[in-house]
Amino acid sequence: MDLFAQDTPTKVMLAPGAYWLSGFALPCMPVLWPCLADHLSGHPARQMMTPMGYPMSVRTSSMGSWGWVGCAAGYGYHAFDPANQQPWPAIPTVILQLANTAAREAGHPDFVPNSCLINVYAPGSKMGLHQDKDELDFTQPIVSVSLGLPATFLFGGPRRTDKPVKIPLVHGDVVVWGGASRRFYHGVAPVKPRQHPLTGPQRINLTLRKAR
Ligand code: MD3
Ligand code: FE
Repeated sequence: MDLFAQDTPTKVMLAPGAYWLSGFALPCMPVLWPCLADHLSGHPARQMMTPMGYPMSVRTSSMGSWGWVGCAAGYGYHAFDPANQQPWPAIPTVILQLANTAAREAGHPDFVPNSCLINVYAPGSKMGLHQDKDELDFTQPIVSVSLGLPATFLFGGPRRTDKPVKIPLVHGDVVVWGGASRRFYHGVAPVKPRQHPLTGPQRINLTLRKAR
């Protein structure tokens, strides 16, 4: 199958439990985008630190009961934004409903996320191969929403040495990562400098999680 030749909304199983819902977020974009832009204006995405003390190339912000924070002490979920000691803003209904309906399409009818991590990729930003393991319950899926500039998503396997498959994620794509795929290594290749009509020179990725 030619993964680069998709033009209509489809559901593709990428691996056991991983479902790519192309264009799934497009219908809610007129409501979603103003909510997200408003959130980011008050809670700008910031560069978190790796445990090794280097700044990540991606900038992040959060919504929901638990926000993901990276610092010298390590990675994890925090109830308060370290920038202002305030709770993170609630996840907007449009985003909760998008995540819930996407998860239902992938066989998770009761998904209620309590964390929305917002990753902002400027041109050249990337994310190295990693596993997501800061959450408590790995039977809960992660729902990701791609916005703005396209990116090549690198989808590996259960071992770091498994050769990643390249997946071209574009504006409006949603992927549900459940089942075995929940523990698979993954990353994002450097984002190419372009302009997107909605987001300008950036890619934004939302990941909806049940953190605790
Ligand atoms: C596969 N973010 O925030 S989203 C992350 O595009 C992260 O910003 C990437 O990896 C991004 O941790 C990728 C897709 C994704 C998210 C979580 C996963 C894929 C996943 C968890 C397990 C397997
Ligand atoms: Fe991840």
